Amino acid sequence: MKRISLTRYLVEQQRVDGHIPGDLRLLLEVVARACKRISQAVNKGDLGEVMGTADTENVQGEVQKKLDIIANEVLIEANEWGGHLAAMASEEMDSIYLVPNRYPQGEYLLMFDPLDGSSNIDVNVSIGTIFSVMKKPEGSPGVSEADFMQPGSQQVAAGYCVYGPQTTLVLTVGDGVAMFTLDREQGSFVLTKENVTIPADTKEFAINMSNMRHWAPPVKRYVDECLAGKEGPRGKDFNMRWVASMVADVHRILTRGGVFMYPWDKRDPDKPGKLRLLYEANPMGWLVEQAGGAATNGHGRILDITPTKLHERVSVILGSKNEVERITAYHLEAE
Ligand code: AHM
Ligand code: MG
Repeated sequence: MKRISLTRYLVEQQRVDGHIPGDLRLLLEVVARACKRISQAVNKGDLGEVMGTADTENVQGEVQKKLDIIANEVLIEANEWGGHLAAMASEEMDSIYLVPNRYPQGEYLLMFDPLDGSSNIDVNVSIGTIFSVMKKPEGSPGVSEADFMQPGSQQVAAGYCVYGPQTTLVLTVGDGVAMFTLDREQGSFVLTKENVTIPADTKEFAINMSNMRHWAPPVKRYVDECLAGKEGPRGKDFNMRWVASMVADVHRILTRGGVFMYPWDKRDPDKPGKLRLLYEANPMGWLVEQAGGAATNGHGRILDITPTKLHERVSVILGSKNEVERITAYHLEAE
């Protein structure tokens, strides 16, 4: 089998297909390099003094794990000097990170959740890095938080790297979804799946069932119908999975279909959801759409939402198209 490296894939996207400018290609190479370094830190585990909790909280008041901080630093250090970026935003930083004056400024904005699935770090379960790239709006002088307030439909690249039994980088530049497996001996990402497609129908759903009593009626209705199995209105048995690392749950859906939900619930009625629009919902939503699936907040397409703040949260329903449409229809009926 011909081995196609991430580098070659990106060069071909630039040269042959004209999908990406050279600057974006180099930026994605740097992100991939940072993911390799994070993967190494994750693999060391207890041998690398990377496990456990740091003595800090992030802007959302969540206790940070050492690996959250390490991954954030790796991404910043790798990306700040390349000249491709104007600024970065991270789930782990209060405000945007401007590229220091000593480096050339580029036109791209990079957003990331450096270590997704933090609750799984210490138990040796898959975790990952999620990233999203947009262009700074044209004509805006300097760079500010307002430049990040663009809907996900403006993304020019999005992806994640899952640190599991294999380290896999999953990427879209708007030309379908491709997966690259890290060859640890060679130290390079190798293309292992192209034109990833999510089947429109599925018999598998993913949601944290312990929150059932807090859900809105449309979510409860959908899950109740799944649980009723063959004898219920769906006429088929459903299976359930919940890794509690969005990267791993979305990776499963991109691999074999399914539907993932982290919906609004009444524990905190003023909070639209748990997951973050810029670092989680937008990149995952675009990947899923690029693979033929759908992503909504129950009422409309996630990628059409214009954020009003950096750490905005959103209700997320994504995966196999017919299931996402069904759950969205249940929400719209209940409006
Ligand atoms: P994190 O970015 O702090 O790790 O939180 C996001 C994670 C998602 O990966 C996952 O889907 C969800 O939180 C799990 O939440 P819960 O523990 O409530 O099931
Ligand atoms: Mg996360």
